[in-house]
Amino acid sequence: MKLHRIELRLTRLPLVRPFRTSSSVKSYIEHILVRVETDSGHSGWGECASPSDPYYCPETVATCWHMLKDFLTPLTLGKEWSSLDDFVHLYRKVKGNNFAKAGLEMACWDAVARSQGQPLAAMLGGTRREIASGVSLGIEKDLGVLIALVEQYLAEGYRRIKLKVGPGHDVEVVSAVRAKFGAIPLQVDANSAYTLADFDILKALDSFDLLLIEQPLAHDDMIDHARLQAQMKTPICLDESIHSAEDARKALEIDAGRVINIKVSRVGGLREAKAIHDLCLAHKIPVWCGGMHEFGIGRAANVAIASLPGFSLPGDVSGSDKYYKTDLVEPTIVAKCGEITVPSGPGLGYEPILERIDRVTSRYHDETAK
Ligand code: SMG
Ligand code: MG
Repeated sequence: MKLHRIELRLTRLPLVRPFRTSSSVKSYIEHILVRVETDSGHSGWGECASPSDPYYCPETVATCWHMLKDFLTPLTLGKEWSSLDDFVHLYRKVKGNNFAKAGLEMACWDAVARSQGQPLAAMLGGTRREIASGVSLGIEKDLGVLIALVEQYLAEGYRRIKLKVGPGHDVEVVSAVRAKFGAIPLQVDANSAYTLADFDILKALDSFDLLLIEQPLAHDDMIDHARLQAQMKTPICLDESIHSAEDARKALEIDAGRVINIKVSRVGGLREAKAIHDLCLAHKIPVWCGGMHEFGIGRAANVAIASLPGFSLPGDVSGSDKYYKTDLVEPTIVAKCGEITVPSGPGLGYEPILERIDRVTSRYHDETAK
């Protein structure tokens, strides 16, 4: 198989409410959509879910555009490959830039699955018909607003609540939510806002019976996370620190965390996401599917990977109405009673709507093999 054409579209959707973390606040999301056509006439879509700013990870939308256009397209367009393993080998010399790689790789999985008339979930080895859905709630300056949001999402049936925390928005917030809602499945995400000097705060969080504490320490650290884990009963969950199955292996070896958040984009694609899943399953380490505010295409890929058996904790893959008034795919991705049904149609199982995509596209690039 060969890629005959690669299209890039820079697209933007407004968020229904601003999303604040310990390091950024967003009122809209900009992602690059990748569309590929194969020489056998099949097509596939992928989504590059990098944030616009370098406050979560080093990549940005602009670096992803550069990587896709100037390196990943020339390395793959018109080149022969026979499997996804083969495909990623074409650009093995490109270091890092996982978000950029993930968008292109996803489009190829979709194209291959469609060419075989197979759902992406089945092709990945998915076994679940439904995935358990949780929500991630941004930092709110008004605690009353946060409490109302928790109430709303619990009433909608979501299976667990994740609260963003950071210095000045941590112990009191968790304490207030516990006081109001009791023993709900609850976890927190610090997006690397603390250091070991904040041990007292982290130890205070340890007393709330949380499912896990996500990425409390530096985005590029494992050693201090291992030190912290040794002194905490709550499992530490790594997000930013894990970019590959190799990273996951090393983290487990030193007990830097006891849960892993698998994000397709952060690890460079579905193939690596599956490899991390397989490793964790073999080591009996629970995993869950993280999110990057994906539009329908990336969200559909998240649903597919989350259908694998090791995804034993509810993920951040919520219905798209949590973020967007109108998404870019049909049918709309919905969570009912805290579950999203894994689609049974070919490929991603949701259809990108080109008119909607065109309306929100601000930049376009297209290359065809000679
Ligand atoms: O897709 O629901 C979603 C977002 C989930 O909180 C979420 N993601 O660190 O896990 C995380 C954040 C990263 C995105 S904000 C920069
Ligand atoms: Mg996180």
